[in-house]
Amino acid sequence: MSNKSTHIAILGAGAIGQLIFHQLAPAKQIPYFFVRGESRDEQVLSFCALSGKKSQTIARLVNLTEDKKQCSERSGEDSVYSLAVQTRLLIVCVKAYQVKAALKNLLPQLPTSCHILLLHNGMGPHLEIAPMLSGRGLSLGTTSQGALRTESWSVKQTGEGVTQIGSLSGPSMTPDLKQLLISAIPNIEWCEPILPFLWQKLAINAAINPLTAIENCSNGALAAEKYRQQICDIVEEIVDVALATGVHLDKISLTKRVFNVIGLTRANFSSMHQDVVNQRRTEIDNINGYVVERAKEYGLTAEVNETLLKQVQQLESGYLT
Ligand code: KPL
Repeated sequence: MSNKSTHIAILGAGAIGQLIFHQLAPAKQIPYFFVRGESRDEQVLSFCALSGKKSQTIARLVNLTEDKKQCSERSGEDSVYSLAVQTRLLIVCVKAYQVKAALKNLLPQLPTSCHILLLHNGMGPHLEIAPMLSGRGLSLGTTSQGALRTESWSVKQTGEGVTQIGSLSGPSMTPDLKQLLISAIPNIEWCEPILPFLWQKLAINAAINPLTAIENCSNGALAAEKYRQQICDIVEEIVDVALATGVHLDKISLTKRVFNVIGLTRANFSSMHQDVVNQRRTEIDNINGYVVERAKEYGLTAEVNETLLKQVQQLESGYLT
């Protein structure tokens, strides 16, 4: 495989971005990161080093060697630009609410042959970035691999999980890139069409995440009888909205799956619970918020999801400025 054929970049060096880096690293080409610079404040996240304006040179490109202790950073437009133009696959691992802003300045620097893979919780960014793609192929994915960033450049795998990826629009990922991901990422599944799989994951997160944040409880606490009807209603609304968008989900098996995940992860605190406890922005807009938006678009209501959306937004308004 030539050097040119394996240029892979990862956008976002959070826990999942770094985990994927280490999974891809044994392949011939070490992937590289595009990360935000300057401000660590998620609210002012910006990747504009590649905008061509020298005054805005704030993104950094990080070359992390296989030994995670050694991390060489290169900043400046020249080195960032020269790698950007060779990128064949960009794996986007930032939070859903950061995707559009993160890609806005980076995309014009990538070749139109560069394939984009979005890997985040929740749904929605694929609709926002569709007009920005200029014919580039887009794949979507979801991963339930567990990872915890222990320091800036150190990550610990906390759980095995499935990674599901599939093509959404434009040219498909080339077979060599696909093969590289299949051989590097454990338990990876190619799922086409991908949208039903993303809706199923969305239903799991929509049922578990906001309830655990609002009730300040572990995932397992949701097995109590008092939450059963509410969880069934959340799933039912999602099945109806997904159907309106053209995606058929099986209500009974999906509800069973949600309760199964509650049981399997009973000792865990959901990511949204942790976001609220740590006073971070949550992914509610891309989880229950996405359901509510799609419901409105198709003339439906999703009252149970909307109530949860408002309750979590209320929690966030207590600490986000
Ligand atoms: O994905 C999760 C999350 O916390 O975001 C679940 C499946 C709910 C596990 O905690």
